[in-house]
Amino acid sequence: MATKKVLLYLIKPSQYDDDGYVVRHWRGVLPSNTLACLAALTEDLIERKRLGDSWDIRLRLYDETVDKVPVSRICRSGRRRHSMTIVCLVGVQTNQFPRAADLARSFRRAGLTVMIGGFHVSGYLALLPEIPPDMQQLLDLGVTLVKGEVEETWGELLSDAVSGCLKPVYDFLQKKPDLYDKPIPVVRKKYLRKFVASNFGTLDCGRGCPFDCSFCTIINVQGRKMRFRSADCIADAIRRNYREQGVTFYFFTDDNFARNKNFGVIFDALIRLREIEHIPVQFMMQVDVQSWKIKDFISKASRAGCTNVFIGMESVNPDNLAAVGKSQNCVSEYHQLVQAYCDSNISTHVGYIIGFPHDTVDSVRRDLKFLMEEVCPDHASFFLLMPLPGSVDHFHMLKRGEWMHPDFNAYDSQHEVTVHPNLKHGSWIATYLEAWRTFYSLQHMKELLRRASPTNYWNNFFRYLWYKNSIQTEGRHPMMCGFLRMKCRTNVRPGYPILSRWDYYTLRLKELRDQFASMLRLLIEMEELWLQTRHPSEAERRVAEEIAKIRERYGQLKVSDFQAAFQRAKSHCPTLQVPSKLTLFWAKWSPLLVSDKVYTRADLDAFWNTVRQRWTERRIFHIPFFMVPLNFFRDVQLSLLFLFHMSRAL
Ligand code: B12
Ligand code: SF4
Repeated sequence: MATKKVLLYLIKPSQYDDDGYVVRHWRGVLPSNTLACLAALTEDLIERKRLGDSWDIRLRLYDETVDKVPVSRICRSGRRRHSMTIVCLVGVQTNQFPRAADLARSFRRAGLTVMIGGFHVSGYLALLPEIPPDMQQLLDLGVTLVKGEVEETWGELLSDAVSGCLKPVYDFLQKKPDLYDKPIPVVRKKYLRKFVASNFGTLDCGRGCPFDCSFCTIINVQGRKMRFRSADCIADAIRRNYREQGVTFYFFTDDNFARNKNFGVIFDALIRLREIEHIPVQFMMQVDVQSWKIKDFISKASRAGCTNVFIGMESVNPDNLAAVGKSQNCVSEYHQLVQAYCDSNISTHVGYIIGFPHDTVDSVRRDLKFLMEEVCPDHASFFLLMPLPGSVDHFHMLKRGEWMHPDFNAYDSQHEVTVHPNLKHGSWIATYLEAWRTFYSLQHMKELLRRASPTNYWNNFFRYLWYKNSIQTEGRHPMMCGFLRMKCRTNVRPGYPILSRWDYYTLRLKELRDQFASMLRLLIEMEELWLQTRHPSEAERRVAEEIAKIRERYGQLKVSDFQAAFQRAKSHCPTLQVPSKLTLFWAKWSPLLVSDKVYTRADLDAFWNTVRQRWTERRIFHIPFFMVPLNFFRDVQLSLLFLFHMSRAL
């Protein structure tokens, strides 16, 4: 029997922005674990020929947050003879559902087989078994909806798909798969290259959470009973990914790693990889606020390579926590929790929700101050409270008939989607943005970096850069953002206008100009942060001290003075190389040699401000022109130095 080719497209859809354009970035930050999971399940089926010999499955992956999905090409592929095209829209979250539905409609119009799965479908139908109108519309078009996890049923589904007998709805919610020996999410270098750090992989070591928060969807989809993968499978995958793809850093996406009953065995396996096989694996994980009390959890995590924890703190107001059933969070222990991780050199990142029932503009300001001054985490991410389908909150609001935003595209935790009793429309989002600005102000980042251990310095620094870039430059939540926004003129949400080429490119040029200007401002701010907080080497500190002493005695310095300073510093640091006279002639203008103890670009900023001011006041002859090239040279040099240090730390 002739084999039939099956083109299987796994597409992770993105979201529309407020102007209707699909959100895509030149480089992403966090790869999709769902895509990696389903790719692993498919590769396993292909390898084990689970669908028999008559099907030749070709797998194609697209993550729309970093890839342009070639919709027309995929549609055309369905017209080929002796071949079949199946499109799976995967990991579809609520805010991605409208985009997924639009893609599904396009593919169905071309007659392709289409399935949609992920948290929106699973969550919605978990608590509300009646099919809502938007999903019914898709079913009427012939789209298949899948609720639940498919580790044990993916073969069955694909088999139904290739034989053309897919059911409209598959419900695997009650059939939660045992993950123990299931294929581990695959890491593909080609995909990872689309992200800022291509040594970064994702892996869910377990699923589920035993707690009961009313805003959470996880417990109603993945359950409250913990399931986990075998430590040997995890270690094998990490070893293979390191040798074949150079992956050294993982995001363990488990919602609560601390409640993974297998954590000790997994950490031991990682410790063996690090200490015996010398595989330098590191990871970040998500935990609950009680995790610091689990015996050996933090110390083992640290030895196993944990560098960051994301903690579901949510609020510092006990009334709020009680209102949403998060009784396990004890505010008086927050500082101890942060300190416990900090003592083991693990950076802490807290998730903080704004819009709980007892929040007001003033209380949020007060709470934020408490968070920054008393709890002292290294990072915080802010979210607007939203009733996600699949959460008890959503269920009750729907039953009570309360207003919820009708457009799911807005359910991304940065739009107001309900009416808050104390936070007026507009002031809620303003309070949220203020929280980001306050936490990531230069002053607070300086305090945080000065406090951080030198080993965590760059780790924290890059996160600040990422967060500030997302909020300040891209205007998006860091967890939904990448670097450099890409757009396509015609790829807009139905109902939004497609601009003429002229209008579109004029607008785009303006946007890009503003974006680059904002990036430049951000880089300058981060440069200042680095200058004021960096940890100079012992040799550099000595050289600066000697230069300061000479300057104190003689004022203006000559090249020979710099040479003398290096010679003296060398007596304390024998490995220090004394640069040649020629190098020092140029280095003489180095800002790091010219300025003394604490490094700052304040004098440069003051100079450029004066130039700008005199220029705008048309007092051109008052600009000290001879200083312009000199300070420009110093500025460029400083920037190069900053970029050099950043690239070395990457
Ligand atoms: C890691 C993670 C992230 C990461 C990476 C996202 C990723 N895609 O890997 C980051 C930090 C970027 C992130 C960001 C956000 N996240 Co998130 N995230 C998670 C988390 C913790 C794990 C995801 C994961 O890997 N799961 C494991 C995979 C295998 O499970 P799965 O996606 O459900 O897929 C299985 C099944 O659903 C099914 N399936 C899925 N798709 C398909 C398709 C077909 C055709 C079939 C047959 C089956 C199928 O098969 C899979 C294997 O069994 C989940 C919670 C969770 N436990 O899943 C939240 C979760 C998905 N995130 C959530 C949210 C809200 C967000 C944000 C909006 C928050 C924010 N404002 O920043 C953003 C949105 C970003 C974006 N554009 O995707 C919500 C989504 C709820 C919802 N209804 O929308 C969740 C459920 C957490 C929660 N609070 O309830 N997230
Ligand atoms: S602790 Fe986190 S994962 Fe667990 S139920 Fe609460 S919000 Fe959900």
